[in-house]
This record gives sequence, C-alpha cells and structure tokens, in this order.
Amino acid sequence: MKRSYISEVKTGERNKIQGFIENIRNKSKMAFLVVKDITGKMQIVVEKEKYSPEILEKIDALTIQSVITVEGEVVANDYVKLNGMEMIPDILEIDSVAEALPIQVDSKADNESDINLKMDYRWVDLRTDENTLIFKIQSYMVKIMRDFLTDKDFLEIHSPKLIGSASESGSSVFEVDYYDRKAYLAQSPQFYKQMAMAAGFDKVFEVGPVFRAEKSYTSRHATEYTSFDLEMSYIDSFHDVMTFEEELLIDMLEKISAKYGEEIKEKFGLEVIIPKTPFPVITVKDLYSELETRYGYIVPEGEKGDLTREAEELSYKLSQDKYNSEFLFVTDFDSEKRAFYHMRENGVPQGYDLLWRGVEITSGAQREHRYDELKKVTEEMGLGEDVKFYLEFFKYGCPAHGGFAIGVDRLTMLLLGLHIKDAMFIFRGPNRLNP
Ligand code: AMO
Repeated sequence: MKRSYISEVKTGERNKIQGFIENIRNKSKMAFLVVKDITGKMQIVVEKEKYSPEILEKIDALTIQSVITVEGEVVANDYVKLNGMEMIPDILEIDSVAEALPIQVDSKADNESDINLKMDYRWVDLRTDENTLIFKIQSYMVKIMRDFLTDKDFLEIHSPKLIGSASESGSSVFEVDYYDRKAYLAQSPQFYKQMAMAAGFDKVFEVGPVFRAEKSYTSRHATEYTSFDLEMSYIDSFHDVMTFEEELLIDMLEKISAKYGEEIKEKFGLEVIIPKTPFPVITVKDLYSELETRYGYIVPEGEKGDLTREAEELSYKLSQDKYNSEFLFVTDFDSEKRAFYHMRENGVPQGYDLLWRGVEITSGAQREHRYDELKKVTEEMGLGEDVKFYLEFFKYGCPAHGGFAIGVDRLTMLLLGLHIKDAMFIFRGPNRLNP
C-alpha cells in the first residue's frame, strides 16, 4: 500500500502511515501510540484482546522515537485531540529501533552545557515541533525571495567558495591548503556577483554558504552561514538598492505572515509586522546624536564612524520611538570602516546597513565600477596583488551597479526571536565543527 502523509489521511479509509513514535502509553488492556511525520501526528489505538501475540510483542518492544510503519482503518473520535481521529492498526512494523535518547526531546535548554548537548545530537533535537516549524518557515522564506527575484528575471548564479584571495577583508578569512599553495574560503560571493555585472548578466542573485573566521561568541555570529546575495546593474544610486530591498522584504513578510503568522504568534510569541515604506533612513552621525539626546548614550571617540553593539540595540528603541518602525537604514559610514568596493562620493561610502529589531541583517551599496577610481582606492588602501584579478573585471566595460547581502540565519533568528544556533540547521562556531 502507498504511504499517506498524516495530514492527508481521511476518516473511514484504510491508510498506511510512517513516522517517529512521539508517545507511548502501554496499559494492560490498551496501548496508545502517537506517530509523527513531517506533516502531523496520529494516535494509534490497540485494543489488546483483538490482537495476535506477535503484534503485542512488537508493541512491548517499542521505544520512544523509534520509526514505525502502520496500516489500518482511520476512524473519527471526537475525544482525540489530534484532529479528532485515530488509527486502528492491523499491520505494525518497527523499521528502526531508537535506543535510550541522549537528550530529552522537547525540553527547554537553559544552560550552556544543555545547549551544547542538544547541538551534539542536533538530528534528534530537530525532531521537535518547534524546530521542524523553524525550518519549514526558513525554507519558505528563501523560496519566496528566490521566486521574487526569478520573477523579475534575476539569474541565480553559483560562485566558487574556494578562492585565491580574501573577498571581504584579510583578517577574517579561513585559509586552506590547495595543492602547493594556499586558497581561502569565500567570505562572500561579492567579487563574483560583480563579475556577473561585468559579464552583462544585468541582475543576479546567489544563496549559498559563506565563511567568516571571526572568534565571535554572540547570539548572532556563526563562522559559516547562508548569505542571500544580489546584485543589479544600471542603478542611479544606492537608494535604488535600498528601495528594492524594501520591496523584497515586504513581499517575504506578507507571504510568511499569511501562511505562518498565526503559528509564529502561538509558538514563538512574535507578531509578523509588515513594515510601511519607505523604511526610515538615518546617517551614523545623526543616529549617534539622537542616541545621546534621547537615551544618554555616548559613543566612544574611536567608534563614531561605525555602529557599536550598544548603538545597534538602542537604534531599535529609536526606530520604534521616532519612526514606529522595526527597520532602520543607516548610511554615511566612515570611509575606512567600509569595504574598498563601495563607491565613494566626496569621500562618503555610497552604502548602508539595514537593522531589523536592533540587529544588522544587511549591508548594501553602490559599487565603484570605474576602473581608474577603483585602482586608485585599492592602491591607497595597499590592497595590491589581492585584488588584481578583481580589478580586471572593470577594464573591459562594466555598467554602474549595486547590491546587498542578507544573512538568512539572522533573518530567521529575528523573525522568530531565536539564538542564531537555533536558526541554523547546523551551527558552525569557533568551537563547533560537529556533527
Ligand atoms: P556583510 O559582511 O555585512 O556584507 O554581511 C552581510 C550580512 O551577512 C550577515 N552576517 C552574518 N551572519 C551570521 N554570522 C556572521 N558571522 C555574519 N556576518 C555577517 C549579516 C550581514 O548584514 N559583501 C557584503 C554584502 C554586499 O555589500 O552586498 C557583505 O558580505 O546579516
């Protein structure tokens, strides 16, 4: 018989379902099992006197989280909380026996060692309703954004992750042996999405892994994460890029809200708020002066040209108090704090960071596409050999262009109010390379 997903099962029909055992109540006369698959849960009822010793033996051997196949009649029962139905099995097979579990599924981990143990057994940890939901939502979120772009004729590219030189800044790159020389793990598809502009691809995006060798132990940093990058040609300024990002995020939030809004509220206690456009925009300088006037925050002298963590957090309060918005664009960073590839106008980088709920989710910019300008900047910064191949991209014609990158894990984390470890299928940090 063909397998049915639990969500498709109808009463009054024979069905075959397969899944993990979430609960077992094995009494003298009756046994009740709860089977869970990716779509739902089903109660299985066994009235023992009606069954052969062979099936009863199997039931006695069952353990929590074992995988079983059950076939039988599905009947309506208003007393059953799981969709008002239950299955009366006539065939029950144990496909895979679960040993005593190393972690308690569905328990809350509130200390570091419990969290680490859950991470060690991530595949078991991921079986909870909440964790399954996180990844259904993340999968849908990326699909919506991918659809949004492909509908607008963006090409999806797949750039190399093994590269010959650092793509963001030399300090946070992983070095790997590459035959008789060194290679680096890409910190971003930055150079290649820009190369696609020089190739005349016009609009591209990529969803893929990026690597950052940062020793950051925060709730929002990972050493490998998924970056949602895009780049577009023939823009007039970085404001075009910002407007485009607003449209992309609103479309995503609207669709997430329609499909998962209720569940997000129920399971994670958060409202999916659809932002109004335009999102508020503030320069770094004005942001610091607002934070000082309103909340008495004084930024340390050396950090004025960039956002401190405290400023990011307070900016959420400001964006709510002043603009009634969860989002805030910050512009006009100090030139030396921004990547060399950002276009500068009168020394001001033509780019932005986007903060959501007080955490940076995006960096974006118009890029410097004029070969001579770029050559000058990279020489001034002493980048030389590292960017030689990249400079070549702009020598043979390249349109004005810009783009941005959104951290998929940060987006998931902020949407659902999680630690980044919980928002990633598998977390990678300075102390974690397994499973
Ligand atoms: P940036 O380095 O700011 O920009 O990264 C873009 C976005 O990626 C996410 N992010 C991270 N997420 C998890 N762990 C980390 N260690 C981490 N670092 C960054 C954040 C951040 O906003 N090439 C540029 C983008 C561009 O200009 O197109 C870049 O990579 O959400």
